[in-house]
Amino acid sequence: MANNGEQMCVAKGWQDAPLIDESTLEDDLSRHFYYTLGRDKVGKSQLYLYNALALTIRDRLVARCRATKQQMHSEKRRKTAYISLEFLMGRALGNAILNLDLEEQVKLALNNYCAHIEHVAQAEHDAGLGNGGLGRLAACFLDSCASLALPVTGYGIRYEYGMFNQSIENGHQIEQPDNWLREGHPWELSAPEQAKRVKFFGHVESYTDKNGRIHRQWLDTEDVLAVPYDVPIPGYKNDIVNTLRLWKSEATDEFDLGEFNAGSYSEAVAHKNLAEQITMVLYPNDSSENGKELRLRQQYFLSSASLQDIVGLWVSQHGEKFSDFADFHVFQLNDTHPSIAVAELMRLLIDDYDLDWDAAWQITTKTMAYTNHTLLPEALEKWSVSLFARLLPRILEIIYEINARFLAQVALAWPGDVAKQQALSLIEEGSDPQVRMAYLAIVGSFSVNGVAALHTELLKEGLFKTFYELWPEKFNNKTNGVTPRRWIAHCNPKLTQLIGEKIGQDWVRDFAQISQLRRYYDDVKFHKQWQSVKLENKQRLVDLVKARCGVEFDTSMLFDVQVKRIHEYKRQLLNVLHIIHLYDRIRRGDTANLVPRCVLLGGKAAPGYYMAKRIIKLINNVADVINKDPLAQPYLRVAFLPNYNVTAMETICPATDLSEQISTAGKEASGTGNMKFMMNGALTIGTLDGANIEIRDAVGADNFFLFGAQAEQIEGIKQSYNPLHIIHNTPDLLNVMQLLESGHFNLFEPGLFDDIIGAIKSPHDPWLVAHDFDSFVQAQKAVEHAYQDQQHWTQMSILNTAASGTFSSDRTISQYSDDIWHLEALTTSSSADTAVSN
Ligand code: B1H
Repeated sequence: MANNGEQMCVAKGWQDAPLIDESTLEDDLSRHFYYTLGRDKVGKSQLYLYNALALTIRDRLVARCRATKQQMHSEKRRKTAYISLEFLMGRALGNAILNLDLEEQVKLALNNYCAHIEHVAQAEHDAGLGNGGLGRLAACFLDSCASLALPVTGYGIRYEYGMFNQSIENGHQIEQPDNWLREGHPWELSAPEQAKRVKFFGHVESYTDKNGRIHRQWLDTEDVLAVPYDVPIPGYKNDIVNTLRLWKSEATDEFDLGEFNAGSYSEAVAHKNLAEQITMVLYPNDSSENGKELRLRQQYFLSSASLQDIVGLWVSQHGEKFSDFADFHVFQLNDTHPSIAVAELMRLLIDDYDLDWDAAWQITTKTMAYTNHTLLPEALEKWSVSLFARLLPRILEIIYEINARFLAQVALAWPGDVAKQQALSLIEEGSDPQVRMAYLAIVGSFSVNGVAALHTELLKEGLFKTFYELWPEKFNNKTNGVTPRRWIAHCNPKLTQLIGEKIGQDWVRDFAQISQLRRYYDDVKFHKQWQSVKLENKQRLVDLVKARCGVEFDTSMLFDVQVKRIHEYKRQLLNVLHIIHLYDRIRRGDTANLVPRCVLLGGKAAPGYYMAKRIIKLINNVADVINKDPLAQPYLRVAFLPNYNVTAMETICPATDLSEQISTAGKEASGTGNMKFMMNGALTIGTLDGANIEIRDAVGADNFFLFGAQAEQIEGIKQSYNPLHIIHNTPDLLNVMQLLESGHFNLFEPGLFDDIIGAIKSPHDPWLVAHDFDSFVQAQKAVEHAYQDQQHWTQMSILNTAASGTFSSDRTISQYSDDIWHLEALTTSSSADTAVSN
């Protein structure tokens, strides 16, 4: 070989990367601050210091992420892809510092800049890539998967605009775009070389190959590029760092080369915009689908890019042999939003890798698993066949074929029963036929799960009854959970320290251990400490409420909180009626047993949800009247916190005494806010709905304030529902309605609340607000009575935390892994240590 004087160069590998450890953190922070970001002093804004710190922490995540990936991919091992249109991550910094155990070093390093971590952390924007419970569940699950060292990758969309920012003007919700990436997002790493092409539009043709086999070809498509951005997901003190892969849509090069060069500049730009629109914005409709074409594009874009990623990696490692693909992959579909993945996997295997239908179907139905999150009919996704035919013609063909084969199975199970076939068909017939996405998900999956015991039972008995008859083995329950890292250790450091002094810190990793707190049930000294932690947390919330709402809360009062999306089924309205009732009592001088309370509400309404927005206005008007009335001052204060989000909850749940979980029974699939409050020692007032039932079972009926109609009674009640009669026969409710109707809360805005009043009085009110009012008021009286005995209240509070062990998402994820995913944990730093020492 000719040697022209050049030295042989062996490119450096990862093993040559500079070492970073605890001792270099201080220097790394300075290097990022002065050099990476080019700053010379901190100044007023903490943004650069935040960015420098985030990059410093990210360095450490990247190193571990690489090692985790190596383990994950070096040998054949079963893996799960958690596919979700939403990941409501909130802030990353505090969580990463906690999970990497870097709190002390960070504190020291920040000393050089005279800065405090709490202050620096404020510079981070919430990653609000989700609506509410469903998206936050996905985020908690990622934390648990990494903490349990499970090989799970999250797949989602990198929305340019997340959940809108809410402000309140004259009591009305105003939506502002959430430009969360404006100041950069230091956590992500893009990998443009791994971009995938996603097809849209075009048409389908047949062709015959040289062996005489007929194939279908999806041609003349308008492709969009999916570019991955990887966000590291650290496990808790175990050196595992998993990945959340978020896809951004971009125009393909052809637009640049073809149309730009052909001189059709504006067409090219229009096309570029069309491609980039796909990941522009999160749809802000919690629990209701809206049928927008762009939404279907998002769903297919995510499903196709993610499956191509996984299948592509398999092929690069094992060639185009798929015989044992299903032994090593699970795709967990977070609701029906990515359920088009069922058809897309079929398409990839058949069209791109030449598998026959049966082989592809075997693989699909052995790898897909579907989680249902709602029974509300308005949330069940359907897409018009005509839209499908235009946007995704090849996918529609595949869905038709899945349906034809499925209906043949139905015909075998119920011979001659045409009605059954119509009822179960993936296609809902009519003038504008629709694809039923939940049915596609059920037919294509080996597992279908609900998210709380009651919810799963209702799925089996109601919505999916016939599918359950057909395939009982597919159905299972996985009661939701939340991560104790973010929802106690990070957000409630005072409580974390106190618990640590008593039972050690291992509960953060193994949350079942929290039950040891029961030992302190009778420990009066512990009660005092518990109370003083709550008091300090209440002060933090007082400051937040003062700053955001201008309302003075008082730590000596009971903190009664309902924060969640605004929806009629969640019955914020019932809460308002109770507030008005308390106000009415105060005005009547009936204050003998009244426990002074501060009521906090917060949550966003879907921008097009008229009633939800009116309820926000009502809350604000009622709050205004009450807070201005000197008579009410000593007893009652009310605030609506604008822009409720993950970060706000981190201050709210540690400070709460009473958690309002008051949905109409059978409507809230699970709830997860209920679990965060419980963990932080709040008592729950709630209906027998969703996970409330399991919360009450865990803590004991004596430590839970139950009220309201039960799920199995609801239909019967509706048969003869007469709210006018109820109002007339319930003096407290009559007073409340009279106050409302008198215009007391809308003096200069006549008629403003007529629709709300009408809804309460309607015999068709599906949420049964009037029905449950009295029961709710009685339960609230029981709350007051209990709160007056502070020692007993404290005992119940301790019991709530102690009984919350089962609501850790670690428990949930262990069950997913044991029953559905069958994953084997990766080797962690500590498991490696044990292996060595053994
Ligand atoms: C839940 C949704 C949801 N259920 C449609 N369904 C959406 C439906 O953008 N969309 O179209 C977005 C979200 N979200 C919630 O999931 C349930 O209401 C809660 O009860 C449950 O705790 C949570 C997590 O399982």
